[in-house]
Amino acid sequence: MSTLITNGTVITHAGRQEADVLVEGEKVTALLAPGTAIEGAEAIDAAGKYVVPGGLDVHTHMELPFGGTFASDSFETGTRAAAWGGTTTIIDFAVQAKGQGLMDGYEAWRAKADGNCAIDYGFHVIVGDVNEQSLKEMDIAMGEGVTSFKMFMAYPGVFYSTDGEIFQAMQKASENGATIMMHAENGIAIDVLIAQALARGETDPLYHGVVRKSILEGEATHRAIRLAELAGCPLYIVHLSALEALAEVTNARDDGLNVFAETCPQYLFLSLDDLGNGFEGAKYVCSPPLRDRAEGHQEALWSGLATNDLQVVSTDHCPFCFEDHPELGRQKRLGEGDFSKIPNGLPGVEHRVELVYHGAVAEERLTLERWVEVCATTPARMFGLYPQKGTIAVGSDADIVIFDPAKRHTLSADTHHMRTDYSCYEGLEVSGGVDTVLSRGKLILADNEYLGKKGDGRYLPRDLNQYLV
Ligand code: DUC
Ligand code: ZN
Ligand code: ZN
Repeated sequence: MSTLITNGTVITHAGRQEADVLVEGEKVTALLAPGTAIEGAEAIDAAGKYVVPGGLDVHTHMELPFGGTFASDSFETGTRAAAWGGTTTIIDFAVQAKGQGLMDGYEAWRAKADGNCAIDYGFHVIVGDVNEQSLKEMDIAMGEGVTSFKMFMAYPGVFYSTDGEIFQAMQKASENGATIMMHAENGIAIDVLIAQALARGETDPLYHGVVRKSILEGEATHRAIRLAELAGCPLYIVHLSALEALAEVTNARDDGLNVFAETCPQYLFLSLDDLGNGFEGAKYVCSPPLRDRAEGHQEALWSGLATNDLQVVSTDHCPFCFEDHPELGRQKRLGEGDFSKIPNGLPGVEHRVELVYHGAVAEERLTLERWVEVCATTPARMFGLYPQKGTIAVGSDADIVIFDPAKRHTLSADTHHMRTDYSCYEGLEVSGGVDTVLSRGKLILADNEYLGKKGDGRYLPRDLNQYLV
């Protein structure tokens, strides 16, 4: 079975060209001069459109247990929504809970995902309980193609690790060539500020954003960098939101350290203002929080993407319903009267590729090539999947998005495919949109119709970080 994508402009991180793309089976097998006849190939006309690598979202939380409930997207619904939005690979986070083995967490998440995903998927593992056994099991995880481990400086009593625990895991990562991913917020200081705010009667969602100070993200980022430098492991700061944290990453990179960072669409488009408006603000509660626009975080993040001080845009997709849900029960409303009980997280996996195109290319902040690089190529390299994923080249998986720059559409909970009852971008009209999606050569989205099925996605064992200096 072969497919020829004709008349489009192929965009990779390295440049753009008018070329027809031949797909045979699951792979790209040729880039051809436009108009080359290929007998028996099914043609897809991409005239006037961009032909780009499928997106990789390297930070999702399908079905994550959090704050007494679960993220509302299952692997089935969340990966389908991702496909609608031009993402053809996710890397989700398996969780090692306290008292549990690290590989038990991995196996549990494989059981949730296997046979249910619409697109290809891999796992990082959250190291939730550092001890002799879990450090040994980091070696075993590497054998399963898990080459990155997330740790938390936030959420004391839940996911939090002490500096000593973090340092031990970093030493193990250094031995193995693994990458440590860090949620960098000083959770101990934040908990003091939460208690003080609640004691003053400051219970609205807005105060979630007020107490989680950007300086505490900067401080934790600095600490994580110094610990990783000493241990000698690559460090990837997740969901960077604050200019203080960006300055730390920039300095580390200028010093030649293997320090990297992602940001997310919510930090590029939304702000502390969205957390206002009474309990409606719960829709926007995530950590780190949305930042004060007037402090200049957003512009700093956009310019960090332009200068490669930030390398990746992922989503931290972790949706919860706003209203009570017949099956999931109370989610965001668990925090009525106490912002600290609002489950943290936003829906986002469906809109990353389009939002970044809108803010970057349509609004002329970044080039087309850079859009592809931050949404697909660098995520693939950072997490050991390149060139299987993240590019359009002979031998690569035929994960291909045909993207229509002329499309305009309005984001809304009425039309999105994520399993949540609100959109953080309700009413936002974006320029450009996903038209057609192939996943390993199979047409899974065309003519506004989803053609795939659960189980199409395959587990991806990953190599080591391919982005090291
Ligand atoms: N932040 C969120 O907003 N949700 C899930 C976990 C996290 O770190
Ligand atoms: Zn996090
Ligand atoms: Zn996360």
